[in-house]
Amino acid sequence: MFYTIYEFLKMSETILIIGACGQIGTELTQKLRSVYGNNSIIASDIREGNEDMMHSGPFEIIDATDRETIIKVIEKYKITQVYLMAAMLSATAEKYPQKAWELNMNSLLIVLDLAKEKLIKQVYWPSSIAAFGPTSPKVNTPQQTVMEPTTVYGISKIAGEHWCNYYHQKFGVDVRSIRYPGIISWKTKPGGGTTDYAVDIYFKAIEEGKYECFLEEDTRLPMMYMEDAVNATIQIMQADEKEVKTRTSYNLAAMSFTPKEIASEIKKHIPNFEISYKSDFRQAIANSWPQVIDDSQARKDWNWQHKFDLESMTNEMLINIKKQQEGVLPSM
Ligand code: AKB
Repeated sequence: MFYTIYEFLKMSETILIIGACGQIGTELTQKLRSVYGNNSIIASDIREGNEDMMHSGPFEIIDATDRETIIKVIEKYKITQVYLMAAMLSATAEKYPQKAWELNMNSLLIVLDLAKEKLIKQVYWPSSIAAFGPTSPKVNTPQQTVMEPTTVYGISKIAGEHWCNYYHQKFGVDVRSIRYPGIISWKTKPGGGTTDYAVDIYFKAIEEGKYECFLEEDTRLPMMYMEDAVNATIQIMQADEKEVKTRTSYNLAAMSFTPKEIASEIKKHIPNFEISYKSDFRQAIANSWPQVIDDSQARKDWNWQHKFDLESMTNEMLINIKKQQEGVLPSM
């Protein structure tokens, strides 16, 4: 009897998502449930999620730093893979450095240890462009280069990348990771990041026709539409083990733009839209990050390809936010 790859995956994997109610976790959970079947995807977070999250499949309350609860849930559902999506992002981490370090690091070390002890087979852990710093090349930032981050979040990401590599080299742990750029979505709002302006701007454009940006007009940063980010995440986890040659984390790119450029794209749809600029502490964070990422390694190793650019993403964002406001689509 022959099975399609999806039927085979559905039969063989049971996945725990820790931090399922965050910006990426929410949409990743939906997508994984559609690929593997609702009951194979166990969503978890420190608090309950939206209606769809709670009713479309199993959900458990998990504090990502609580090893015992994580073990109980892994045993209860016979989990094979963990996607560890819980993290404190760049802007919030600058305010609560100790908490950020504890959450971002302890949760990773717990999950890597459980994989080392063979309680689970595979781990996904997200890194970020924040792992780079002011001394990294800003344009076409290579996969391997100088990495001296100057933010708490960035320090946790570069340390985490090396822990992943260490557990892979030393104990054979199958851990896979992507350095996400800023992620943009109309379904779930981000919280506490430096790239969050690129989501808020669309909502404010429709709701108020104007937006005050906390970054300066020429601040160029790498960005990606959520659909691409979710697809990349699942793609790297499904890739053949031999194809995943980098076990720190892969550069991943789709587009790079400035606040001025996204505003002029929005103006094509909303001609009266106005943007003003009042930068705050997040400007220094953005200034320390790359502007354009070279992701040729991911494209070569596991055939990564993005779908959305600034123009197609802006279309999607504006159409869907309008539908949300008309009550045709559920709001955030
Ligand atoms: C942030 O702005 O902190 C995140 C990131 C780039 O990792 N979106």
